[in-house]
Amino acid sequence: MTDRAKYSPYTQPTGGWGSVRSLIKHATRQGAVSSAPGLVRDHNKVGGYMCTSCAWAKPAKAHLAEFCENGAKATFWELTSKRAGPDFFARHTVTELLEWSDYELENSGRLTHPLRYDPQSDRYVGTSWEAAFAEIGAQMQAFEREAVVFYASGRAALETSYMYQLLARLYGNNNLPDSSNMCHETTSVALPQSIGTPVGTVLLEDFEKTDCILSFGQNVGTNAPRILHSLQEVRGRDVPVVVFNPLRERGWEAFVNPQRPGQMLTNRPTRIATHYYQPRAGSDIAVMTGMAKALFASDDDAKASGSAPVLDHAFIAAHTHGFADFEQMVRGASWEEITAACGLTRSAVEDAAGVYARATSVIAIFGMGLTQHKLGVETVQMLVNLLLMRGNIGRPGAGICPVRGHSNVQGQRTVGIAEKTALVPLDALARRYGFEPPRKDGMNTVEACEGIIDGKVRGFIGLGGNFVRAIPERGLMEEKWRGLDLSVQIATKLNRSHLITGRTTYLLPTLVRSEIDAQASGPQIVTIEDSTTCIHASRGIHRPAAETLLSEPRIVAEIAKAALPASPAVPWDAWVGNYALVRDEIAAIFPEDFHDFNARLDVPGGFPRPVPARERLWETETGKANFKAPSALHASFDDGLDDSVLRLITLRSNDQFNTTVYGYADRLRGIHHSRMIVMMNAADRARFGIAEGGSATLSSAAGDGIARRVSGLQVIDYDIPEGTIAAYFPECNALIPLWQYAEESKTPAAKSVPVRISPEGGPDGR
Ligand SMILES: Nc1nc2c(c(=O)[nH]1)N[C@H]1C(S)=C(S)[C@@H](COP(=O)(O)OP(=O)(O)OC[C@H]3O[C@@H](n4cnc5c(=O)[nH]c(N)nc54)[C@H](O)[C@@H]3O)O[C@H]1N2
Ligand SMILES: Nc1nc2c(c(=O)[nH]1)N[C@H]1C(S)=C(S)[C@@H](COP(=O)(O)OP(=O)(O)OC[C@H]3O[C@@H](n4cnc5c(=O)[nH]c(N)nc54)[C@H](O)[C@@H]3O)O[C@H]1N2
Ligand SMILES: [Mo]
Repeated sequence: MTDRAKYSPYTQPTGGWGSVRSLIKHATRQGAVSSAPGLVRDHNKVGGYMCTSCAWAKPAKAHLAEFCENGAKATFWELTSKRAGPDFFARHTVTELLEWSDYELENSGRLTHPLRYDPQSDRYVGTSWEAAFAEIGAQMQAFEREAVVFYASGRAALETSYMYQLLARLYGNNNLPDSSNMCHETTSVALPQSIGTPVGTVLLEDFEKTDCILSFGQNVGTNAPRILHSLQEVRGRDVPVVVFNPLRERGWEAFVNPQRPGQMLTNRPTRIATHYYQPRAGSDIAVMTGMAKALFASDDDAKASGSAPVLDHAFIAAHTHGFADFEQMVRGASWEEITAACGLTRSAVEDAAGVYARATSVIAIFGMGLTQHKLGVETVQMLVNLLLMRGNIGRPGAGICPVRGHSNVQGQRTVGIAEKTALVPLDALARRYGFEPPRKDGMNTVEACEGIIDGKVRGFIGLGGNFVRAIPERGLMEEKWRGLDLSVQIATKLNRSHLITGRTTYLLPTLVRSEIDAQASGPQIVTIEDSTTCIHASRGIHRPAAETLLSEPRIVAEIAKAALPASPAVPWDAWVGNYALVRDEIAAIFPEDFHDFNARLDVPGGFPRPVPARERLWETETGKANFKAPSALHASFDDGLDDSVLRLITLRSNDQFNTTVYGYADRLRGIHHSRMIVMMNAADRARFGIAEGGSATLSSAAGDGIARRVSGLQVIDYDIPEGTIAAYFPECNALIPLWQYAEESKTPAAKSVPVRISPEGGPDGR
């Protein structure tokens, strides 16, 4: 899009009539109005289907309409009446489609037929399912076992995911990267070291008991709006909500609940955040160190005056390890260092600590603003430290609450989509299926990219997603992708990854979760895990977009049958005929989590997997909850660089789901018509000689000699700290070097990317 952006700060609440208007627009434009009654009746409800959008919890007592603006938008786009069948591909060459925007590609509608790329005509051409599976299977048989990558994007159900990981292991590797590797992998590395579990400890009911919420780096109004239902109830009890975010995100400020007719009529919003702090990007360790320092100071004062202690000394003594080192680090950090790192004043940090200290049960919510930094793991662990200081884990109303992304991203890991063998019961798989599973760790996302760059990876299978668009280092990756022998994409809609072809390229269209999935034993149920470890059944209710579509379990099974020798222990066809049999397999391999799986499908609110930390059982090496002292006060890659280098946050607008761009209205930020923008403090803009409304080029300050550049970005004066700028993902992924990932978790560091900015088009930047 070459349109100029229009910016006027949004003064309306999140939710409310703005979201209703947006929904009507998307339902109409996608020709999906007929799916609206199902949305109200069945969306996120027992007996219905589970939302395809985010992974937030589904309450036991559903609201009249248990959906949000963005979940509904995702559903309308999925159930669109538009189709991209073989005729569409006959009209457009791949070279031509490469010029299309992400929006235009997805807007071409649902894929309907299996397609094979034909290099001669530069077109995708319809093929039969049989031919597709036969060729894919034959090629897979010819590769070295470690040369194939099995990527998953976080949507496919537990049943599909279980079959997919088994396919990879029977094939002979653990190359199972997941979108989680770009997302909350940092959390999944940080939390086991700290509290002995990779997932959050909070359940939805904890929101009813909490008396303080801290939020770091999560944009609730856009990315998990149904949390606002809980937050509104929390605010009704006058519970403080303390937000840390470089940007003032509207969702944390004001919310009108479309489910409350009274509130819709008066349009009087609920104020969500009672305290809002805007630290620099990548400085949360400093903020939390300051808060911890203030807690130590008040605890010292309490001791001196004989009043009640501020720290939970009994909990710390009985349940934790590493406190002394942590205390030393925090007391050793000076206020000068802390305030210089985060840009907040000492009194602001002390005030935040005071709110925290006065509450008895505190929930800490966080998202990509913490995980996607060089020191993301330490940042998440610092948040755990803060909770542990006052015993805020393993108690009702308290705990750590990572907000996961894709609707089943957490569940995919639970049932074995993991490149790390330590996370998978390989022996149990070996016994049950009579084979010797590969014991070497597989590739995560970054390693898969490295393998594609150096030619070790020859084949890539994508179970959903838009890998090439979602990863860093776009320029190099697109070039190297073309060297792959085999690229297979299982997808619902066209995206850029499908257009970057390998020597043999297949596009395999599939059903979506809200569609009826009829197999030999009748319509099938699938299951997913939400952010709070609760497992839900999902039943599609809509007619499939085309009769030619196959379900995801069927596609996985057919690839497996074509690539692997037959084995009576692995009855792929029987499983496809009845997904309940796959759930029996899951229950057999993961009995603690999934015993009596088929009998528990319709527990209202889902059935929770046991999380030991909820009971204060710490499955860590020390047997305790571990305080982990951070190694630095900031989490970015810009050490030693001067102040001509800015920290770039790449984030989502209100009109996208990851790489799926629904439109050009970032309503809650007041930015319209274009995504080629950069949000910047006006003082920074002036410092770099850019005129108001001028354009600029961003370039990577990685200093590795590789030119990475994004041009034509319109600068918007925005309420954001100096030194921090923000722009949209995926447009700016070209600026992120592949090697700039979080230490230990290898999650690409997409939230404090060191960049330089220069004005475009002469002195006034126009
Ligand atoms: N509608 C919609 N819903 C979605 C998605 C979507 O694209 N659209 N994506 C899904 C997925 S896969 C995911 S992972 C989640 C993502 O949901 P979020 O975790 O909310 O991810 P982002 O949009 O990247 O925004 C992160 C927030 O962190 C802030 N931030 C950036 N850097 C820092 C920092 O250093 N410190 C602090 N304290 N804050 C910072 C940003 O300003 C922004 O508000 O949402 C899921 N839900
Ligand atoms: N710079 C930067 N980069 C980022 C991020 C960031 O914040 N900044 N965020 C990262 C994060 S958190 C994530 S999770 C990744 C996302 O990376 P991915 O998960 O790979 O990307 P998505 O955009 O979610 O994938 C969208 C595509 O999935 C397919 N699809 C949709 N529904 C289904 C379905 O039901 N089945 C199948 N088989 N396919 C389906 C459609 O074809 C659609 O085009 O991006 C990461 N990249
Ligand atoms: Mo994500």
